[in-house]
Amino acid sequence: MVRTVCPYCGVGCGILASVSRTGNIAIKGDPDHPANFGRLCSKGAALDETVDLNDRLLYPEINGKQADWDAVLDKVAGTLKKSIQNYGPQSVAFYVSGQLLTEDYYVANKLMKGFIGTANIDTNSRLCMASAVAGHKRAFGADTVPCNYEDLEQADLILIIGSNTAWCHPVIYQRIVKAKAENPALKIVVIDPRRTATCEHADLHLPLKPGTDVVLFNGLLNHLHQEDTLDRKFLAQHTEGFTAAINAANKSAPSIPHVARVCNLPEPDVAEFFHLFTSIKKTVSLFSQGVNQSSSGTDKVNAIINCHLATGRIGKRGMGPFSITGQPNAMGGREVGGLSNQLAAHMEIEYPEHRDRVQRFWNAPVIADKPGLKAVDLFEAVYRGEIRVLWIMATNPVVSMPDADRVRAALQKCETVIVSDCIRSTDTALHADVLLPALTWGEKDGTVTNSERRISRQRKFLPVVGDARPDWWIITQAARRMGFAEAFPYETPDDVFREHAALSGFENNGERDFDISALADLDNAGYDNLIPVQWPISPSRKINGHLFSDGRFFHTGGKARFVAVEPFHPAHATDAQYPLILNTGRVRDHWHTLTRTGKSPRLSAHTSEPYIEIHPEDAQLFDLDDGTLARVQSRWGSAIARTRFSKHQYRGSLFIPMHWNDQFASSGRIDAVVNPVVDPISGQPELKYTPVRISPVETTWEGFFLTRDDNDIRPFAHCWTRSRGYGYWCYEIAGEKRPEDWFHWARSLMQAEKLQNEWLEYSDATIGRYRAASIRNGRLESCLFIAPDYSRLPDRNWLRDLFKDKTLEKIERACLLAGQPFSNRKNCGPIVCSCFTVGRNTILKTIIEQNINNVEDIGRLLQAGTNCGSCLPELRELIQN
Ligand SMILES: Nc1nc2c(c(=O)[nH]1)N[C@H]1C(S)=C(S)[C@@H](COP(=O)(O)OP(=O)(O)OC[C@H]3O[C@@H](n4cnc5c(=O)[nH]c(N)nc54)[C@H](O)[C@@H]3O)O[C@H]1N2
Ligand SMILES: Nc1nc2c(c(=O)[nH]1)N[C@H]1C(S)=C(S)[C@@H](COP(=O)(O)OP(=O)(O)OC[C@H]3O[C@@H](n4cnc5c(=O)[nH]c(N)nc54)[C@H](O)[C@@H]3O)O[C@H]1N2
Ligand code: SF4
Ligand SMILES: [Mo]
Repeated sequence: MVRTVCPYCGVGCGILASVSRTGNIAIKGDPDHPANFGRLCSKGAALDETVDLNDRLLYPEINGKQADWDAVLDKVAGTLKKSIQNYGPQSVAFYVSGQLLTEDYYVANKLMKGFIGTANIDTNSRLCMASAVAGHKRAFGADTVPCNYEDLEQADLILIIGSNTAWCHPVIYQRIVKAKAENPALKIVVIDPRRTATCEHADLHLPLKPGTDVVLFNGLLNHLHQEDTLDRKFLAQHTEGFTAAINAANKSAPSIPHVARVCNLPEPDVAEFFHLFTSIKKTVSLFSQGVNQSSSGTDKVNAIINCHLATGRIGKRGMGPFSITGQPNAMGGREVGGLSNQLAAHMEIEYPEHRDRVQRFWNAPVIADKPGLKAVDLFEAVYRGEIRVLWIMATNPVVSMPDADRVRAALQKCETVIVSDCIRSTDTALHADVLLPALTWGEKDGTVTNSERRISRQRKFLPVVGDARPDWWIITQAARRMGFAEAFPYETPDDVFREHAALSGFENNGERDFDISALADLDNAGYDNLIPVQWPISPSRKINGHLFSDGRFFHTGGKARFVAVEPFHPAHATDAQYPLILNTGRVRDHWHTLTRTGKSPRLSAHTSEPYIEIHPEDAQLFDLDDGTLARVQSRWGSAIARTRFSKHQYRGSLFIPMHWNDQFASSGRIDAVVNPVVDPISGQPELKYTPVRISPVETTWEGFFLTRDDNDIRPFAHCWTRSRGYGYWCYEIAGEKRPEDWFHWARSLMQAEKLQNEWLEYSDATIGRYRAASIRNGRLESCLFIAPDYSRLPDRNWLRDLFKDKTLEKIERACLLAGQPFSNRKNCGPIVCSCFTVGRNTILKTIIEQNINNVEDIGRLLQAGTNCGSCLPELRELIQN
């Protein structure tokens, strides 16, 4: 058994992993890890289903041909060197990721900023944390997250702002729910235009107009001032800039009615929120992408922090602004300085003494002396040909960057694109000239830092596969071949970690919050056995529980700063042509671009295809029906997904998940639609606000196709999405034109001639229905169901069992042709509880038959909801309905 951490979200849950002699992987929550105390969410618990070698990149490639490491590393180093010699260091760039381990990240940053000599290294954290970083720096003089998870349990008021915690940080959410059960006085306010699963335990949900957070918090600041509930002493001793901030607040948010009008909220709800904040002291404001991913993201962050500073709610138990990180190592990336406007170890490119210090420490020939390009600008520079060599590591920008078609075009134009990934055919890897196979979770060693600044060891428990190597090794080898062998002597990840820890303490004297110099002398065994530790951790610095508990901040003079913030004005507003706002984000069981969770049948069952959440009254305006295909179009691009009516959706806006891409859907890549507008301070893109229009997609038939072998569907269906089941792939398909004859079409799709399988078929052309099944040695190989539209397709959940390794019974053959199960008792319906594969029908039936009114009874009878708890909100909704 190996102690490691989950590779998904920034909660950073500890995991116990083991592999049996037969190769079965067992994953459990680590009861001793202080982030999760044994809990895991559905994603963490299903990690065993994501580590197969299907589509793994196992060998280096140059222009599509397998190569050996020597050749490929020479090529990488040579290409970089040549471009630097001919066109200067600005002609190359790295685009890296919060999913690299700290050791990988440190080496990449060092090579670019200290040896290549530019800061053209940016990271996908630009799309994720950049506004929080910029807001922290403006307020505190450093990028400090002052809270711990325990603060959530000690708080009496938790604001959840622009965060769907129940789905995106489920274990944190479970901790909050437990805290509320134990302390009924705890109030929870959710601030999000949509009503999400996170609202389930909220005392108050404020579905504010998208983008108007600054006005809401300016209103709160103003209210605190008017009600005279400021912490005058804290204000005077530890802050500056209050007057300008309150003037700005007064101007943009003079009264509760004004705030209610601008934010489109009921006046009593705004008043209630302000009352809760003034009357309850112990407040944590938890926030994430609804705040950060905005063209006023940095201002939103400071508007929130302003209210904490004004009331002295920082640096104390149960209080503070808490930016929760998305990726497993978003925090580690900030420590090593992975953003293009940082240096390393929380030092700044702009300060000559910082540059000098880092340069001396690295013994570097050069040091970047001005900020490099931020993600959106970086890909623009690639597009214009100014960046000739681009090295992408552990991120999939053709899917995740705004204006993603432009990013793809940039890669197509770029002279040399190098991609380090563990998956062979991501939308990004398909445009690489050089592919570098990286080891991934379970196969490599290193450290990550979670949202509460806790460093944990990721440990290897699986064998190394193919020729894959850890990222730090790949970068180190390239650096050596570029002539920097002396500065890149690393043989193991702990060599890197010690240097990183030493730099954090180098000439620090308490001036920099990030200090882990106590770990600089760890030996190999010490590193192997490192238990999860929170920083700062240094021999010379002791903090008692909370950063800022002494009221000292990192600006010159030691005071925190208020920031006068202005309301949001979208760069692109809605108009008659693009009347709706596109909001994007995540679903419960999928992770980013599906390279991991798309492999797992258990996780794919919850949301198996991309969808457009739309308010039914809006849908009426655009002639849309529920569950039909629709096209969403912006000035930048378009995508297609299935409508899902929901009164929880903010009127005038759509919500579409970010996960689908060209590998999983014909046109589900939503970032092709998203505008590339950025926050002027942080450079973080506006991923939650793009003006769009929506229209129905005309189809003459729809269907689904289940197949053991993953066929190429492209020639057969105009529209498709695919998802993984146990032993099969499921394709949802639709077409503009009916094929001339279904028989030939189906036989060609199912490769019937080639395979010479047994063939079952049912066809009724008058009502546009067609069904076929292909059977080999008595075992179902594939089956196909076609109907004139989606609503007339049979349920498909019962088909799952037929793909088990077994001979089809006679009755099952008949059922295939009839398009329905022999008995509905056998049809469990869409999966609600992923952990125990319990379907909606089963749950509903149990609720009705056993007259159940609480989730505990469901758990007792069906196990549903008893493991990770991620489905509890849905179970409660089923009971309620
Ligand atoms: N299941 C799952 N969990 C994940 C991830 C994943 O891919 N899947 N990814 C991880 C990563 S990297 C990240 S960054 C986090 C993200 O975690 P979250 O930030 O919780 O996730 P999102 O769904 O992107 O967006 C959060 C909410 O912001 C709301 N929002 C939109 N506009 C506004 C606005 O103007 N104001 C306010 N107040 N809210 C608004 C959206 O409606 C949405 O519900 O999740 C992490 N955890
Ligand atoms: N519209 C919209 N767009 C968004 C967002 C949104 O809310 N809305 N959110 C944004 C945010 S917050 C984020 S964080 C990004 C995430 O977006 P991405 O970073 O593009 O998404 P991932 O799928 O996590 O990509 C990680 C890649 O790294 C590979 N990989 C995994 N492990 C390793 C490893 O150890 N080494 C290497 N070299 N590769 C590895 C995976 O196979 C995968 O291809 O998306 C952003 N884009
Ligand atoms: S909450 Fe879930 S995804 Fe996040 S670290 Fe924990 S187990 Fe992993
Ligand atoms: Mo993120």
